[in-house]
Amino acid sequence: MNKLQALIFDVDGTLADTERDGHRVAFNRTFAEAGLDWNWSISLYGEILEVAGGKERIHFYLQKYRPDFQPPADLTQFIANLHKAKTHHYQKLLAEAVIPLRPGVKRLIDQARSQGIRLAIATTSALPNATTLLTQQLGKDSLDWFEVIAAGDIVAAKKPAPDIYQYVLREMGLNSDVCLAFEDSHQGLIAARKAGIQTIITVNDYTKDRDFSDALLVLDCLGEPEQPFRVIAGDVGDGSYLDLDLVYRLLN
Ligand code: XBP
Ligand code: MG
Repeated sequence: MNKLQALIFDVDGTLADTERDGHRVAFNRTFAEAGLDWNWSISLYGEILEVAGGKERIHFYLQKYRPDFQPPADLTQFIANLHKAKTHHYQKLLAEAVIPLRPGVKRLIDQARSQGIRLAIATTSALPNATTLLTQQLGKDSLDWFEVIAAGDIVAAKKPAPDIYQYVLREMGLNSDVCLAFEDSHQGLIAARKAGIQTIITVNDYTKDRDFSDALLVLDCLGEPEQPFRVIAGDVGDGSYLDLDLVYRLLN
């Protein structure tokens, strides 16, 4: 790899465990408010998480699990309205119940900033969801730390399509071989790899059994000096948490 110049972070599941107690709950609150008898249990949500993007996920749910549903004349608009309401619920939820960053995320971001490594976000989720989490967890200024915050519908095709990563590369004027992506999901890994970007995976309960053989490294989290990571795949030598020194060793 050429000299590392940028770290690109996925949001949901990677920066914070937002899916089970965040997005899922926001979807359910929205459905109840709209008088729909749809309820996404923790395990069902694991199945439909296969489809990235909230609007796309609702479509998929209806097709696969609710073929009985009588769609309104304009289903796309109906889903777009639900999704808008869901984004509001998610914002409220983030304000009510703080979802912390995963171990090592802030430390790595701080280290990257101190070494002049550029930062970006590549998420499937809607923009306000990403910016609210960042602001809440890293402060308002953090929005300026990320040169590009690529989110939601900014590209036509969501992960596992590479579009969101290609968008980030274009906006930053960087080649894929000087970037490193951080993802938690199989779909995210495919997206980053199709864009040619080496990827480190930190799994979570929803993603831990998926195939990550194309990743540079698979961990249970980035770890902290006092809270070592567990290595699922890859060679970290005597490393016990992910910092830039370990990244450089892995890349060379
Ligand atoms: C995760 C997703 C998103 C969220 C829901 O994105 O797949 O769809 O679950 O967000 P990533 P929206 O891991 O790429 O950050 O409802 O805003 O689409
Ligand atoms: Mg993710």
